[in-house]
Amino acid sequence: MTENRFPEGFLWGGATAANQLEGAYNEGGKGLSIFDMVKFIPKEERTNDIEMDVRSEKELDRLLAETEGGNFPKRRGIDFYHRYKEDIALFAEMGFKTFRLSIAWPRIFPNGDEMAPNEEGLAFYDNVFDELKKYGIEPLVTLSHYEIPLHLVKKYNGWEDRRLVDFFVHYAETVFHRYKDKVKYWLTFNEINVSTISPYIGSGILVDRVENREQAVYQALHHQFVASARAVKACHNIIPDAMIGCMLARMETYAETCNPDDALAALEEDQKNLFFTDVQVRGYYPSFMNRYFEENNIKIEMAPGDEEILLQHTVDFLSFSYYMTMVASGAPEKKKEKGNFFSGIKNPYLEASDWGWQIDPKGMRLTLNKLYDRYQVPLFIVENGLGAYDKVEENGSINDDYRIDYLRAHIEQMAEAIKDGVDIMGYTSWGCIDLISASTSEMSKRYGFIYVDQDDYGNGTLERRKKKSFDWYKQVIESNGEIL
Ligand code: BGP
Repeated sequence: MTENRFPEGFLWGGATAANQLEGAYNEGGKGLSIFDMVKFIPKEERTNDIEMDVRSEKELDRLLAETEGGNFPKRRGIDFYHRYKEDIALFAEMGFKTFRLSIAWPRIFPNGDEMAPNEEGLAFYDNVFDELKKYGIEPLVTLSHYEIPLHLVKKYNGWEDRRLVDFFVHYAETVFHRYKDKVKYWLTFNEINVSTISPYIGSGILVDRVENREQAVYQALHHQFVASARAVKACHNIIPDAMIGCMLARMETYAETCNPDDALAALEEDQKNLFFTDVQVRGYYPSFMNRYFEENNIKIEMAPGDEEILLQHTVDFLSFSYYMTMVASGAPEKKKEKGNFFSGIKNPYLEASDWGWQIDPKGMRLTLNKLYDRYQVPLFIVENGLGAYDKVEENGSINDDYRIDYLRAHIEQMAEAIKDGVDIMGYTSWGCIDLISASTSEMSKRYGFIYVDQDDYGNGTLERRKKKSFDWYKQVIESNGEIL
């Protein structure tokens, strides 16, 4: 016997992003985006887990000239641009209540700083939203998911320049007006905290152009916070019945031992992560960050009225991605260790994915409780999942039990958090259909319930095929999370 754990209307679904999904990077009048410039580098040749940064103008120009022979997987995606009907039909078959996607900003404004939108780009998303509506699937739309128009990088060094606030707000208002009858759930910036590890992807900054990297990143982030708050304001005005949220790559950090120095190191890590939601949910800069800025000689330039805007236009809900947890140590030599995405310290109680991401379902319950305690706004898990190598058997089946195990364990913990009293709006697992990896540009790092026949170099038929997890997830949704 099971009890009913998930509320009526819980938004089950899947999540994607335009740059990893659509392809057609130069069709329909689309301009180039920052991710169109990121090349695939085979695992053996990689020096870092995160191979997505472009640092200088020179490097950018070299990449722009390299039109032939280069392997730029995000330019091809998985061809959703031409196959969205087939893909949405599969999501509908799984019973999706919602589908998270992003609008590629340069499809709407190819350069980013012009006034007139590109009608072909607007029409494309009209078609996608109409197709979703046909099946009763609510779109959940990210305004900016690592898709800054490249022109804004070249001309303004991205978000370092305050003028981007107006460009972004104009873009946001344009799509709010256009889709006001079709889209009720919005997110401003995907994983807004990513700029601190990748200034290019998060904020469109070429670091070789700036004197002080941290100063430039936090200033850019301030502009993004203001742009986000102004987008919240515009959304509430233009679509009064919509909800708009922020989005964070949530990093729960444990102390390595019960040594108070380790506990303080964990607190510091956590604060650096919560900073982003503090500004967007509470509406002001937390005092611990002011201390950090002072001690590191970072000065945030604020325009008159910025603080009011941040305070008056906070988000309606908080969404986040959750993949792993971290460990912090107060010992100086360990602080310097690198690897495993953000922190190199291994947690002996956890297993890791093939990419070293430490799998921690219970950490999700912890995080949900912590965020809800702190903010008391609805939460939405908009990314979670296991990146894994899949094998197609001779009979064509794909038996991804490891993925089912991962998702089941996380959904169970989400149910526990609901019992704890946490208000959760929904759950969209990442990469519901296989797509290009954000951090490594691999196709072989797969998250989907639907397999896509394409390899890391773009070979394959792009045929879609259901994995074992497809029927499993369908049953989860059908039973509203009762049958796992
Ligand atoms: C998040 C991003 C996604 C996504 C996911 C998985 O950081 O918002 O775009 O790709 O992580 O990461 P990866 O593709 O690197 O495995």
